[in-house]
Amino acid sequence: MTLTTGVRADADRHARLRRIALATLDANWEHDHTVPSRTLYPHQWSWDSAFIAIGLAHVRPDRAWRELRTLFAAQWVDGRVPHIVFNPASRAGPYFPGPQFWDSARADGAPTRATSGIVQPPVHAPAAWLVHRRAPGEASVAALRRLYPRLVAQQRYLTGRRDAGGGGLASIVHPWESGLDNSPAWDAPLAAVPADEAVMRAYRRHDTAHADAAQRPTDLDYARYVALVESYRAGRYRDEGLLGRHPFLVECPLVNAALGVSEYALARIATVIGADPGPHRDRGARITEALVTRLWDPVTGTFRPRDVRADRLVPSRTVLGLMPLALPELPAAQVSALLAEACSPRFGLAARMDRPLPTYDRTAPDFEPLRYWRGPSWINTGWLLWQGLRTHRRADLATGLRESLLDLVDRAGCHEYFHPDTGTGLGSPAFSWTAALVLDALAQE
Ligand code: 9WN
Repeated sequence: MTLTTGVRADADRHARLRRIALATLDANWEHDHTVPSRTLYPHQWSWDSAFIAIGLAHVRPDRAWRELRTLFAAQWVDGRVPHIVFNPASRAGPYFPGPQFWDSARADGAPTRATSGIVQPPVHAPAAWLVHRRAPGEASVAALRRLYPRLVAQQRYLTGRRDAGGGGLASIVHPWESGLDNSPAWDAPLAAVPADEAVMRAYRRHDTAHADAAQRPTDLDYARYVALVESYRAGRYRDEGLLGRHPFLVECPLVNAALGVSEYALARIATVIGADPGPHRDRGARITEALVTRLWDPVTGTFRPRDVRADRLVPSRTVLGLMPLALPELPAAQVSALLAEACSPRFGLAARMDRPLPTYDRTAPDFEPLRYWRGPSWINTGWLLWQGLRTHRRADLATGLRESLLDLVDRAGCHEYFHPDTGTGLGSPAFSWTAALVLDALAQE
């Protein structure tokens, strides 16, 4: 290929990707938010909306702010941002578990709109910052000003009420809170949650009507998910005394890395709106230190979730362990060990990648190339790692990863996830954060 045809091919690919990404986001827009997928996920999801806003900033900045505003309008009085905000007017089919199951109305401080009672990774402050950076102006500064106290309350909730381990990190109470629902990372702590898959006979899962059951969590996984919601709901989603009564409490490296990165983003936002950035930077540094103290495993050279109840690190090596690379003040020893882990045959990161980044160690005997978060490639975990590589100035690896992400979507479309060997599209075929993050990756060389 000559230089000119190469440049033309790149421009064609760029235009093609932009077109399908924009069409996907437009088709999934639902009056004041974007659904992750019309069929599988017909309501608003918390961390999806953050990723979606980052992409929308490039094409529809007003809608990006609207997305975040709608989500934060459903924030609870204690600061938690619910992982699902139900759309009472949804024209789509039902979702399990729906609003009746969560029963948020009976919890203190829940909003009028029905929501779930759990959270997802707090990627919203960095998202708000990026939306402003991509489309700065008076309107974006005003939007930052409105969101700032809500973002601060979200951080306070997670670092305060959710510090069940007492070491300065937030615990998740459900695998759904990690966003990587059936990751092998949760197998060990979930094994302690009593559940019988027969309980699922009392419910109707709708996900398997829209996606192949072999690509989704199993019924036993769902029995445990249901049991954990029941346990948390029984205490009306209060967080006091969780250690004594809730069977799943885990410090997740992704959730806590996002918590730390959020403080640095809040410092930048504070500077723009005339607030004090200093306390945010200090908190960012403290969270980074706590991550290293509590979740770093020097033996394997990666971060691992800590099972707070059992007080030990979980055994599996998943993509979650690489996520703290996004922390700007991560010590050099951890940065180089994480790069080695990412570039090992387990994850295959390279300046020219021959296969996409998996979500789980591809050399593990229980690696499953089709099943959801147990192997397949997802655009958001790739995008988060890409941010980390850029933060630590590894342009060579960042370029390789970006190419691989764009290539996946160019070949298969805006799928929810992808086969980690062949790149075949899996799950929903029109998934919003895939589209949004492609728009962001396209805009950054
Ligand atoms: C449960 C919406 C969400 C994502 C999660 C993804 C999946 C839900 C489900 O879909 O989870 O929250 O029903 O499987 O795992 O990361 O936010 O896209």
